[in-house]
Amino acid sequence: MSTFRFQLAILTVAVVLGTAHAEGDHWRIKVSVPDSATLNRLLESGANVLDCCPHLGHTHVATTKPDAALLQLRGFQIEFVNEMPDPANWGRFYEHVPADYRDTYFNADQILAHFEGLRAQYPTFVTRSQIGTSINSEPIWVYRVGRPLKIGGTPENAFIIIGLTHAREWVSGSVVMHVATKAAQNLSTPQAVPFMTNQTLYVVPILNPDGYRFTWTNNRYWRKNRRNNGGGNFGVDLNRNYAKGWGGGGSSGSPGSETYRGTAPFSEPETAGLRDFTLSLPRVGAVVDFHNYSQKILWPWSYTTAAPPHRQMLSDTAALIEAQMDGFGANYDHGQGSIALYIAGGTSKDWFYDVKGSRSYTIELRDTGAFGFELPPSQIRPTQDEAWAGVVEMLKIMGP
Ligand code: 0X9
Ligand code: ZN
Repeated sequence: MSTFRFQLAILTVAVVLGTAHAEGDHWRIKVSVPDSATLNRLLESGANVLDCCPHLGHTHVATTKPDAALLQLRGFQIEFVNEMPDPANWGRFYEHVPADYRDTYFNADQILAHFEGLRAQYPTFVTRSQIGTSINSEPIWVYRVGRPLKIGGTPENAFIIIGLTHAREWVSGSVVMHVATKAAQNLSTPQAVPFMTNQTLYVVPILNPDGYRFTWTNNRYWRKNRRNNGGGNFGVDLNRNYAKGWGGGGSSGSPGSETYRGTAPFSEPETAGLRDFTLSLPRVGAVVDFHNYSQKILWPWSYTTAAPPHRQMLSDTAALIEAQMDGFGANYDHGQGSIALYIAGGTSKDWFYDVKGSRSYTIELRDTGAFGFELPPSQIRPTQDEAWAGVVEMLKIMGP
């Protein structure tokens, strides 16, 4: 009997006896996924799957020793990889670190305080409005970063930028802080704004505040919002809850699934708020929904492998953005979401493209899997720099 199997045998007894877990009891394990039935069983089990794009072969899971034993009892083939910090206690690693948003991750209060700081410093260029209220009653904000509207002037062309749709994708929050900061600084420096004459950024810092807070206090690997679905199941995947292609491939009707689509398109207050806000804008030239990880710039469609009507324009724009983003040490790719990543019905980019004809993208930030969702803080700065370079390119493409 290998040491590992022996440990598991012991732990099985510990589970039965109800032993609480201690520091050092958190493991990264590798689970064999020989067929799609096993993959579905794993995804619907509520396990913390660490791979951005689970596929056949094997996948990594963050778990406790007793839960690893339970997975094995349920017939999964598992292998120990390494010990991990307690995902329920992740926030403490950042509590005492000097608070520069370029070098460390910010929690929800710190991110919102950063945006409020911009509003105080650049009152002419930065304003905010509430677009909705989360399930747990938290306001969802959008920050407008742009020149003040002139009555009778050229109507603005909106560029919507979304952070923290998926709770565990922390670097997306770092990136939207940086984009708003750079844009506000540039607007207040007249010689530095060859772009942003008629374009306006609308930045949603945290689309999923309940989920994001949960990753700091309870589970670093939480993805969805915090809807109580009943039966002990929580969360709707906000990026399966938009109307275009809702209910299609790559989304689940099971409330326990990581890709649970909800009971209806826009059933969630977070996505419904963003929908209503978007529909109130006369023109939405571009949308970028920041996620991580896999270093890909993805264009519609996601719900089908059929080509979108403006395939050439979407692909050419992505190639230009990619060329700018590649200058900071990471290599990005671009492609149609359904082909370059996987089919997914009900995602943001399909809906924005469908209703507003926007140049609509999901940008999957760093890395390609070495650290995955736990991207080290040392990579925040280059990720912010490349994201800003991509945003500037998009603004230039959108016109003066
Ligand atoms: O699955 C998602 O929602 C996105 N990936 S993530 O790892 N951040 O969860 C990708 C959605 C984009 N689209 C396609 N798959 N086409
Ligand atoms: Zn995501």
